[in-house]
Amino acid sequence: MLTIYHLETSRSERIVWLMEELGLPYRMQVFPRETTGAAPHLLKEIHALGRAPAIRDGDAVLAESGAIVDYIVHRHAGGRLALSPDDPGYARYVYWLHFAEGSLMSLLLIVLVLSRVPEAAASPVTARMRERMNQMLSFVDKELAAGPWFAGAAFTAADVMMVFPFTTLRNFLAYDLAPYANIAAYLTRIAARPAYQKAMSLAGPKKKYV
Ligand SMILES: N[C@@H](CCC(=O)N[C@@H](CS)C(=O)NCC(=O)O)C(=O)O
Repeated sequence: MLTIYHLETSRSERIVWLMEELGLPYRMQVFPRETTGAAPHLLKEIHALGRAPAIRDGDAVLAESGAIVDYIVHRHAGGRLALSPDDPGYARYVYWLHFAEGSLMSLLLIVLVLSRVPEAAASPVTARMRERMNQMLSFVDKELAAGPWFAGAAFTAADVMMVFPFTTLRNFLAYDLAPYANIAAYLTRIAARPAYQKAMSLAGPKKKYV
């Protein structure tokens, strides 16, 4: 059975959510965070980088949430929650699947780190990064007007990747998402999904580190 190594209050909630959406069996090993918020050293025994998520599937250990999501939908779910290359929505599907970590999380982390440095509060760099974040959120908000889910009419694994950045912005950066009406409505749709509710009860954020 596939094992999910879940770091408390982290991206590994995505993998628990995916397994719940797919109705697949899994085992979860939970790693509490250190008091500093860092991952415990023990995670390095699973994967050299000591980050979450990671999974074990037989002899294979895999890290990187996007890679894990792609692996599970194809290896264990016959492509369920993915779109096939000949689907008209495929380009959107692949775009959002990768945008989540490649563009949105990378910018979010810069904003998060700057918010932890008191000396950076008045810096033009902070203002520029906040401006970039607002621009990115406006872009995503417009794109979400096209359909209920990121790839269009059907909920897909791209949605599983895209939600974590928004909930992190809301919970850990006190970002007001109300001006982004499509994103706010999207998060309400997500919160109504039974698999998301179950995953959050098992592996959702435990505490704020603001
Ligand atoms: N791009 C990677 C990022 C992995 C990552 O940085 N995970 C965070 C948790 S959200 C982590 O393990 N942080 C612990 C630490 O750096 O001490 C992914 O999507 O899996």
